[in-house]
Amino acid sequence: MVCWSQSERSAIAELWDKIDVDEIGPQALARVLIVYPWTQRYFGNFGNLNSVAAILGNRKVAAHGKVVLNALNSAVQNLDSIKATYSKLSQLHCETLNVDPDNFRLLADCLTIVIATKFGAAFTPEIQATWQKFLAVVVAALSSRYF
Ligand code: HEG
Repeated sequence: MVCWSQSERSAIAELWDKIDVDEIGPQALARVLIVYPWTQRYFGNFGNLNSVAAILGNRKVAAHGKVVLNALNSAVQNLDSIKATYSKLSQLHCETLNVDPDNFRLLADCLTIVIATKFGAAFTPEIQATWQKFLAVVVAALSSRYF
């Protein structure tokens, strides 16, 4: 059971409020595909991923980046039950999509980097600490049906 202080709850809510899912989602997924090219294997039906430019201009990547980040909204809105919230999604990634759960962490890290790039000094170490705690819980929840 994860405990959230009131200041952690506000930090997550305030940061999430500033995040434009349609902007940050595509950038985060594209970054994963560029920095960790083996992750491209899961997106064989997304067309051309052969270069940085191709990935950044790929509309399916952008669309899926939005889907992934929109799914994070459920965790933000259900901080006290993230594991249950993602039970079905974890099962889907494990049993149907066969995504190696290590990749959740890679995506979480790329998302943090994209957010840091976007918000600069406003993304303070304290906010980052809370944000990464949040993502660690998300990653654990998405991995929960694998074991
Ligand atoms: Mg996943 C589908 C969320 C990481 C590969 N992912 C999906 C879907 C959601 C989602 C909501 C649609 C599910 C549905 O159709 O019912 N993914 C999601 C989150 C995170 C994540 C919240 C991490 C924070 N996904 C992730 C990673 C990979 C991956 C790291 C692979 C490197 N996801 C993946 C694939 C699909 C989904 C291949 C199916 C895409 C498609 O064919 O449209």
